[in-house]
Amino acid sequence: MTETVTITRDGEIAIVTIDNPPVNALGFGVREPLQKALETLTGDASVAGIVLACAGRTFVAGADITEFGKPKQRPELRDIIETLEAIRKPTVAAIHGAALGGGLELALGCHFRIADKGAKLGLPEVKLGLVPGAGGTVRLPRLVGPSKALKMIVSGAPVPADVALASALVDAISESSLLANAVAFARDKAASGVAAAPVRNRGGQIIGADLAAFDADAAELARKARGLEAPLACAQSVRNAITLPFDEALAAERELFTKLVSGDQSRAQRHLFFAEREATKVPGVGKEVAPREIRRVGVIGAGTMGGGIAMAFVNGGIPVTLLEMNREALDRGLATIEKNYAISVSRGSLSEDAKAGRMALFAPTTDYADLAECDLVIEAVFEDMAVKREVFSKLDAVAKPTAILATNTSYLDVNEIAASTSRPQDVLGLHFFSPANVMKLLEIVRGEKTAPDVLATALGVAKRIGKVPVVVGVCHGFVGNRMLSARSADAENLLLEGASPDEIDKVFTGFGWPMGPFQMYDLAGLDIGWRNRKARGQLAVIADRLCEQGRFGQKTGKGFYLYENGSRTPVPDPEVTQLIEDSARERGVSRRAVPAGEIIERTLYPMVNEGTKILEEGIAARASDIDIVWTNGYGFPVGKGGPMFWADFEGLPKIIERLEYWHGGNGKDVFRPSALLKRIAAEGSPLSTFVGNG
Ligand code: T1G
Repeated sequence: MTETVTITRDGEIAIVTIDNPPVNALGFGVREPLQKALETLTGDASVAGIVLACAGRTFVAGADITEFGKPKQRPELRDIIETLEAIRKPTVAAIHGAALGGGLELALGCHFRIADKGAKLGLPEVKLGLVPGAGGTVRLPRLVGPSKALKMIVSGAPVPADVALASALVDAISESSLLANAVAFARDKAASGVAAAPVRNRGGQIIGADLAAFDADAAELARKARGLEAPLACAQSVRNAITLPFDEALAAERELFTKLVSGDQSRAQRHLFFAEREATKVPGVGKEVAPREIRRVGVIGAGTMGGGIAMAFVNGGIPVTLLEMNREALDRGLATIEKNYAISVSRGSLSEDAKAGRMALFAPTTDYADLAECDLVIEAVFEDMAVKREVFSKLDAVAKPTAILATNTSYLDVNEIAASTSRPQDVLGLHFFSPANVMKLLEIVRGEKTAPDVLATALGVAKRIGKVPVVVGVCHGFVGNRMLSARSADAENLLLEGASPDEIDKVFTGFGWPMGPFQMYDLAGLDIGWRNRKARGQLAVIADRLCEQGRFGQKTGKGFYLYENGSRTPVPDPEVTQLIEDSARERGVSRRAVPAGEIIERTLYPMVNEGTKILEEGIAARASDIDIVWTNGYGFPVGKGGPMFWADFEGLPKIIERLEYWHGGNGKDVFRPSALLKRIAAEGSPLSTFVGNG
């Protein structure tokens, strides 16, 4: 077995190298030999300085998340950092790839940090429902200042090397030969004879910090926490760095970490961390399946979805040929894209040069022949099967033989679309979520004939453009929208029986959703659902009446709510209340106060149940894939881990009992508990770890 920690020498400088693929996580198997190595070097008089480096593709990516929840094994990371800080000789961290979480905390235990120019540094623990647990909230503010530390730690977002240099998080950037530069840096510091001060003794950025400004920043960040505990704990821990002596702040951080790591929210968010990676492991699409090269993407349709999809690829550095029916529609689409980038520039999240660079990656056209050079073409045209089939038969005629042809359909049968080409093996669905340049989720819809290398290519390009992919099978609405239909199947009855749109939406936002179903309908536009229902001969009493009055939601200033003077803030509308009451009276429905628990039972339980039917049918391979769909595409609160993980907490027997109760009352199939749900509950197994044959 290869050594996870080795010591080599470059003269009087010792190099400690961690080698623990794939990301040098600081498991016990690394910590123990690392502690021994540092203790050995501390006492070695021939060593004048120490460089801490990593083999492989990255510096330490953090503590080993798989160890959480298991018995602690010493030395813990904080013991190692204390050992590092006690070393009088200059210690230098040589950072390449990413120094994240415990990896950055380890580097903060060194006197100096040298970063490769492409490196990134961050404390993403908040995304796992945690605070940094090895001194990050106490040391980082001492280097970069409380305000920058607060933003880095509460967002969990890494910073690139140049930003790290500008904020004194790193002491130098290495354009090349990182290790040699780090050794030279250590040598210079050793030769200078000046004792290097550990980060814990650097209080300059802390003393006199503006606590009022800090508290104002923290309050603003807290408003976005939406029931998550970790962001608040992170802010408190950074505040402690300002107000408490170092060791007290360290102890307080430890206390917060210990509380959070055993809490439900962190367990939910750690479940999602691994679930996201599991979702990319697709049966029949192993590492041996070579993806096709994607050098240029074609997007058909420059409307809301097409424009957003085109931006998603351009943002990933991939040139896009953007096709529309006519020049006027094309110019309108390009103008919207330009405006979106201009907003990013005005917000400071994009430079003018970067905006120009991205706009230069668009090749607009109204000629299908120009798609001939594209390696992947995605259509985002009108959601109508006849239109899609026509587009694909035209595509089939012009696209190159190795091209992948994708549909962005939200509901329609990908196999039927594929059948309109001579190459169904090259066809799949790439279902983006609006706004496509922002929303993370990408449902990769696998057709019956879709070739493995086409799926491998889609998974690779998804990662390249920063999307979170989940491979799903073909059914109406795939995974997300099919479950969304189940979630709203009984919503109108709840309105008729006495729950107002506002009451229902408040139950959802109280649960942790960014908005409730009725606010969501008003945002998306009621006319979309109205058109779908008419196409399928379905009725929705209240929504249909609202649409007949032209109340399509935010875009018409009124829907389930009122939106006064172009505001996006929903205001309950007495006219809607009256319409609901009239509809109830016409149907002889007696109205009553509907408890919050009933609203959850009649919306989220059918949604969970539909998820188990999706698993039974093999439309999703794993229950955790469904959790990834819902937390990345629909705002299911990450602190609850997704519908499947949450169902385990809610209790499967209770869910079944309530589903059967409501099924007895209204006979709706969405309330009929699936055989799989009943089997898993009877076995006493967790739903969230179920793996099917999808
Ligand atoms: N622990 C255990 N396994 C990890 C891991 C970690 N920290 N990071 C990644 N893996 C596994 C991952 O599950 C996958 O496994 C493989 O490595 C490749 O990962 C005390 C408490 C570094 C940017 O949150 O962000 O430190 O699927 O597919 O796309 O304060 O991994 O192959 O079996 O993601 O190239 C804080 C988490 C931990 C960083 C690389 N650190 N990792 O991305 O590869 S908590 C993090 C990442 C902590 C301290 C606290 C990414 C990456 P498998 P990958 P990638």
